[in-house]
Amino acid sequence: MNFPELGEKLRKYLKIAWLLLLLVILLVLETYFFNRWLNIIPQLYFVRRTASAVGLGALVFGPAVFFNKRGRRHLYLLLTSALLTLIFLSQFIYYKYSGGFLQFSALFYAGQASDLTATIKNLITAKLLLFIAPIIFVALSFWSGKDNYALSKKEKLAAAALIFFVFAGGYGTLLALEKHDWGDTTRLYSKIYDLGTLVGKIGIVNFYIEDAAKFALQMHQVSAAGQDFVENWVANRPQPAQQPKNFGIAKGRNLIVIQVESLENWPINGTVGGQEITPNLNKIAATGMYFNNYYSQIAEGNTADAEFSTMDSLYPLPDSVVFITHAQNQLAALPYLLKNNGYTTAVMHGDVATFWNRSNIYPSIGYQKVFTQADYKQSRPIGFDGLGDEDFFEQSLPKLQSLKQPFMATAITLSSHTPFNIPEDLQTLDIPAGSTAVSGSTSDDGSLDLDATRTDYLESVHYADSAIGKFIDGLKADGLYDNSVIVIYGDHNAFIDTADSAANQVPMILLAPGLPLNGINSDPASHLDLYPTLANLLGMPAPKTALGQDLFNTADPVATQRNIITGSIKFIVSKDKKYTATSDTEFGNGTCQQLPDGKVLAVSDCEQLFKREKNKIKVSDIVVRYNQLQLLSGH
Ligand code: GP9
Ligand code: MN
Repeated sequence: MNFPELGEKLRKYLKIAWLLLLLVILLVLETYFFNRWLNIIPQLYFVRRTASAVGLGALVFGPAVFFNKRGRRHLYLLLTSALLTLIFLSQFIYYKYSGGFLQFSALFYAGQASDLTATIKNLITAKLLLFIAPIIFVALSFWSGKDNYALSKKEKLAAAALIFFVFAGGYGTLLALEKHDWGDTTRLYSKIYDLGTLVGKIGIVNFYIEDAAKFALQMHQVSAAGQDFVENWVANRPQPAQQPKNFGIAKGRNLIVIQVESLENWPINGTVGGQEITPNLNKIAATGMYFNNYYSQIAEGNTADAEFSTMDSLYPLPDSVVFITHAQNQLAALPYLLKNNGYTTAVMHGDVATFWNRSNIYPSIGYQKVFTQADYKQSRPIGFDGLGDEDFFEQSLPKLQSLKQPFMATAITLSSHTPFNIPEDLQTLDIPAGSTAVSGSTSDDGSLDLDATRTDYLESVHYADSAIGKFIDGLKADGLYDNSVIVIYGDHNAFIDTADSAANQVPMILLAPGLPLNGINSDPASHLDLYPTLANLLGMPAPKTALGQDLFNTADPVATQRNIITGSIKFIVSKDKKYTATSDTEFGNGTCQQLPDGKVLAVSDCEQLFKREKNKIKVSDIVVRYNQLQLLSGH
């Protein structure tokens, strides 16, 4: 090939490629400014985000070279850039409006959204021009030239290789950096807590495409066998009591739910060096009813799963975070029930709204008001994500005051989150180095060695306890105490290798000042039971979608703990029996014990209990995984 020919070829390639290059560059800029303008960790993960934007650009725009006619080529580019523009614009506006990311599934419940036209008008800024720029450039390019350039077969093959190379290089860089940081790449997809972090790493368009792909994979319908299974179960379900005990005794009261981070059961009424670990909670427990045989039920979604199992009375899915992967599900949550019965519903949490997809999920489970990190001022950074429980509760009081009564308000604490490091001056328990023991209510011999982590844990729990104590005082001062039902429970264990950590046992305290709900209740119970129990107290029959039991109206209380990773049954505690599975999950290899003495029985003595609980879990999984709530409710 001589020089003029080569020059001619290069000219042709450039003519074909310049618009594609421009579009890829624009995509990189849009991705960058999207995060920068919305302040979504713009400095962190810059390389990852940019590399994956380049990979995406090659994948989306690259195929334009295979069109021989310039009209078609431009049409292809127009459609693809319009699609990306749509994603950028809608996500940008949605984030400014709600502080969260639009999920693909949201398209299916968009009809339920209130009219946002006025809001959208307010959110429009000149910045949005950047996201429209690609369409303008494609149009300009179409109108400004006439030449038709086509690639030969060989050239197309080379182009395909180049596109693949850039695509693989871009996403490969993302994965390689993930591997470098975490030792594997799974964290990117399965261990995502904060969607803001995910968007920080892969950019908003990749996020949306990934979400759409996941949604498409989930679209497969429930099988006929699955549906039959649930319908059968529903038909044979025991009927609720005709005249339930305690029905409506707290009718019209406010409901204040406090979900405490990583609070295990043993610190309640436990001491260290003669000091009470949770003096305030102990007092509250002594005033109200203390459930000391209560279990958390979570999977990958930790705090969010505790919220899900408590507010929806269903089991979290073992392999995904329901709040994120099943945000489109139809749910009949407790806030939704109360909202429909005239309550104002609110939720408060000191973390960013994107964490566990809360900004999307809260409105869809019936919370009318959502207060997150942006609604609180931090007087000083304390513990996980900075907003200390004291700031949190102090500033939550006026928020409660502003709610029309009766209200339901859920407050989710943060300070006792791992790694439990709170400032030294707030570590007010005196635990001398080398302390070896603390009396705890559930440890076998009543004592527990305190290593550094457990010591820090106790300090953080002690701090959270004091913040809760002040909050209760504030409720009294504000006149909100006497006409409320206050519920306090741990979201999940603290993963610090105690007996409670292994059993995922947490405390639950029910406080209804002036009502005859007192004493210690040692019936086995779990997060799933709170919803039906509260609904009954407030005078509303719990919907059939709740799989838990009303703790005041069951002859057969039960707590079933699933393996957090696999979802198989780990143990079951009923009033008179305990079944413990082995790691091979084979029923016959497990142990059946009589309670309370622990006498070992033939494993077959637990078979009925096991089958019943296994079926209930299966029902829950079918309903949640395939969005089939109506199978339980019958409509
Ligand atoms: C942050 C907090 C996280 O929002 O709820 O707690 P985790 O799920 O890690 O226990
Ligand atoms: Mn938690």
